Amino acid sequence: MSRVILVYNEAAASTYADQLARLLPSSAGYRIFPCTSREEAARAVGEAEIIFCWRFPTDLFREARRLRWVQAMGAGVEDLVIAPLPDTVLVTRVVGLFGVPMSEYVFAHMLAHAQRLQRQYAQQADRLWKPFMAGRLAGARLGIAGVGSIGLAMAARGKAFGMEVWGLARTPGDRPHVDRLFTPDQVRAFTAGVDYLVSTLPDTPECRGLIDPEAMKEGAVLINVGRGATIDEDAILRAVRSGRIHAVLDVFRQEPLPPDHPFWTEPNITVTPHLSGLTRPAEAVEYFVANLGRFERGEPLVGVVDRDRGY
Ligand code: OXD
Repeated sequence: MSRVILVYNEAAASTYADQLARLLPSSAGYRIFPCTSREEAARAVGEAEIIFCWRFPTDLFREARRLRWVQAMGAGVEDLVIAPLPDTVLVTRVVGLFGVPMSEYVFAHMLAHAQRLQRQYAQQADRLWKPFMAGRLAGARLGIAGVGSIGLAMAARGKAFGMEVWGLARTPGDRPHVDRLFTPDQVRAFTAGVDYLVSTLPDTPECRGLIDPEAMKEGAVLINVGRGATIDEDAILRAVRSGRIHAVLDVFRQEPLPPDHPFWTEPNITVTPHLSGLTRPAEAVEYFVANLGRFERGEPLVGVVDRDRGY
């Protein structure tokens, strides 16, 4: 009997399923069920041995009697770690695909800030010839909260730009390209000491509220590409409105960000719609297929989630 892979993605299940069908040899004996809604997933979940998903309606796991493995299509798995899944079901996430795009997002915004790109564009619009001195990343201090594979990709680029790089991590130890590593008990010194604070933190109880934007230094820039729930949004507003910091926010407590949210119109906040590390279906499918090979051979999978740790 063929085995079922349920592919769940509200926006693009068939894109993922088509790519998967192309990469899986027909001899592999899998049936692929693309689902874009809870109703479709409810019909297939009882048969599924593997679920490859993004934002799966997790209560349906209760009906997943044959389930052995859940592969997330992204890096963050805050929904899966609290889902009703027996310990015998493996959960994996994508590790190693987001460092490049998320670093490019972060550096685009840091350079735009240092170079005052908005002012450059505004001067062109006004046909105004008025040279002004831009800032520099070189010599500035970059603080990266969360130095997993994504944070480390940012650290390498920070060094290439001549920045001093600080990191914040759960556990001490050396990290490549990180000049100084702080642990959570030293978070205030980390927060107060950096010019650019980039958070890649996952949404776990330990990370929520760890970074206090009001403790950042005057003129610093906060960039959140991790999860909105980790930094108090009222505190961000207060820090920005006091003129202390500028914020670039790609993630929010509530997504989509409601149209009447004050962040939209705050002059010193840049809002983007959670796009810094969008999953490219072809890359995620390739990652999944490589893991599927390991799964078939009984080898350890890549990106295994520690549900107690939360990622
Ligand atoms: C992810 C994300 O976790 O897109 O992959 O935020």
